[in-house]
Amino acid sequence: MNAPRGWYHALCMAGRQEGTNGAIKERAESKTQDPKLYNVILLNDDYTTMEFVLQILETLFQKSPAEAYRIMMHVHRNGRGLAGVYTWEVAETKAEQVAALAADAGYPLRATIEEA
Ligand code: TYC
Repeated sequence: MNAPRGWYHALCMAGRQEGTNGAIKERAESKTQDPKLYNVILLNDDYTTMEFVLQILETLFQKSPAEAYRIMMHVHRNGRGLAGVYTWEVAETKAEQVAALAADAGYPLRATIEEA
């Protein structure tokens, strides 16, 4: 049973967006591709001190002391844990810096990269 369509219907139709079947676009469709993201995973070992891992998480991965402690203990207990998510080049640099700073300090601490 169709009600007669008067001025109210006409006004509503005028407010609809063309070509979107009536849906309102919340933002423009992006024409560029989002870059792939990569997880930098910190690995546990028996020799690196907890203090050094906290320092790495706070300086290299910009974690707060509380968050660094949480991640460090997670890695200590579970063998591995997420330190940060970055584009490929940044992730690669972070993982290299972990190994280089650790080696300088005489620790075997390492990080791996996985597609997020
Ligand atoms: N397992 C180390 C210890 O007992 C601490 C540690 C935590 C090492 C996290 C590495 O990614 C790591 N001293």
